[in-house]
Amino acid sequence: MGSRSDWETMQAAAAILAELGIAHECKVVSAHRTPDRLYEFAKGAAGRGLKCIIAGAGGAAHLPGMVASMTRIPVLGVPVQSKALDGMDSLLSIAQMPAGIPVGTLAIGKAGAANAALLAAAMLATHDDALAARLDEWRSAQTASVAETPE
Ligand code: RP5
Repeated sequence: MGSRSDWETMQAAAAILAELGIAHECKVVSAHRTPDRLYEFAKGAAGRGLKCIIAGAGGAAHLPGMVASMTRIPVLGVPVQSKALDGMDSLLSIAQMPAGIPVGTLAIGKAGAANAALLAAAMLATHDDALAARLDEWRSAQTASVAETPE
């Protein structure tokens, strides 16, 4: 994530990764304030064996695109809800990538963070049967938790 202030949003992703038993790490890497850290993180991602990167950022949200420019590891971008523009700035900054460097963009805020984790899980599950079973179970439990009536 681009800032410690993004953690409130991004912990929705971390919680689901933990629930599904997916090894992960949570780091603050700012495209603007820590460009050298960004470079090291993105350039080293493939070599360290990372399989997917979830990048959450708000405002002028360059983090997901800059990470994607420096690694072939799939990058999922989460637009963090900004104070000034409610996250529309984050969304457009992340979604409007020029052709050639893709970032899979999710919804603004916690829903996007949660779905980024579920999407990462779905991608990893294509070649991990045990994870596929845990993801199916998670989805079934979600379905079972939806009451048919509102009260
Ligand atoms: C972005 O600027 C971060 O991703 C964060 O959403 C936003 C504001 O950062 P702080 O000023 O709260 O550190 O780079």
